[in-house]
Amino acid sequence: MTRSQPGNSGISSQHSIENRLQIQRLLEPTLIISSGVGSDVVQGLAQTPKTIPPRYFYDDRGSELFEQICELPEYYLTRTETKILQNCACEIAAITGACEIVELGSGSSTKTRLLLDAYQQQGLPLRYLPIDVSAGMLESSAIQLLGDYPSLQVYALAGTYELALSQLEPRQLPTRMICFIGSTLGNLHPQECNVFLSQITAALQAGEYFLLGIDLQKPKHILEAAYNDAQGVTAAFNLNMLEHLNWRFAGNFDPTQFTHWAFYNETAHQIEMHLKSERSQTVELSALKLKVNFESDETIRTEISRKFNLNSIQQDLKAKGLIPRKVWTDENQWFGLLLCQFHPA
Ligand code: AVJ
Repeated sequence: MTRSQPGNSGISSQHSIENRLQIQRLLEPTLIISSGVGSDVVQGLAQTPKTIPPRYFYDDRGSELFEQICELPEYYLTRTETKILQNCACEIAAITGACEIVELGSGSSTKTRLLLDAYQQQGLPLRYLPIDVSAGMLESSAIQLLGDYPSLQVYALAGTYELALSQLEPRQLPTRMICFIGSTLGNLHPQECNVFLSQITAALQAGEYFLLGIDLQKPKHILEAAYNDAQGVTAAFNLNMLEHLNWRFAGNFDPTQFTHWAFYNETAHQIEMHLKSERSQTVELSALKLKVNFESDETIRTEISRKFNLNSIQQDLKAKGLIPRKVWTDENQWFGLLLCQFHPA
């Protein structure tokens, strides 16, 4: 790591950005073995119906499109969660006191600023551990944050949630809060969700906190509009996955031969996003030595986005020893934010 030269800048070396930033790249053992790369794609496309994990949405273009989705009039999620956080961030800081903030899937850290502001206002020390698969995103958002919060320390972890959670070092402040906001939990099937919550509790000490943001069940027309916006940004986001796969695995998907399809599955309480093949066709992903046949109208499911019931998610959390201390929602009860404290059974 480079250190700033004393006298070279107006910033004292104690507060210089270099001294307050560390980025640790975690290596995924299975990714080092090259045969592991893309095995999730091979597996998903061999299933009926075909699926591809939603993490393939997020190349640079996909991350940019997602930021645009968050601004759409139909996409109430980000706006609603931000409003809730604006109202309750001070209360969260007052409950936890001095606290390390660990954030899963930090992205551009926009909503996190509301939390950092609250801790800073109460004169509490600021230590932030963002976890994201994109080291580039971690670095650029950390540098912006460090510029705006002169006493902030950032210890960023580049890697999967699973790996980062299993490798967290002992905390340096009196407690810790793992934040998983943005309703990303909705991408996990119930069984995967169960495993994920176990990974959370394995990473927490007794008395530490878990902050969870989730999208709630609501009328179908509101949900379907949020995933079928009039400007077609969500369609572009969905179709971009094919461009991403082409680039990563030397593929020949023709995105003009697929269409965006999103609907609310009321039995499973989940939005499903699919890409529908407009005709029968064969696609090749050379780097995976894979040829895939599509029938006309056959789909690839690219995402589930589950919509939760506040009571039943609280039961699930309690069963894991994650005891809800406080639950916040908006005036329509469209989105929920839960602050849980870990008390192992
Ligand atoms: C980032 C998983 C919360 O499910 O609403 C937005 C992703 N997909 N529009 C969601 C998404 C389509 C988003 N999450």
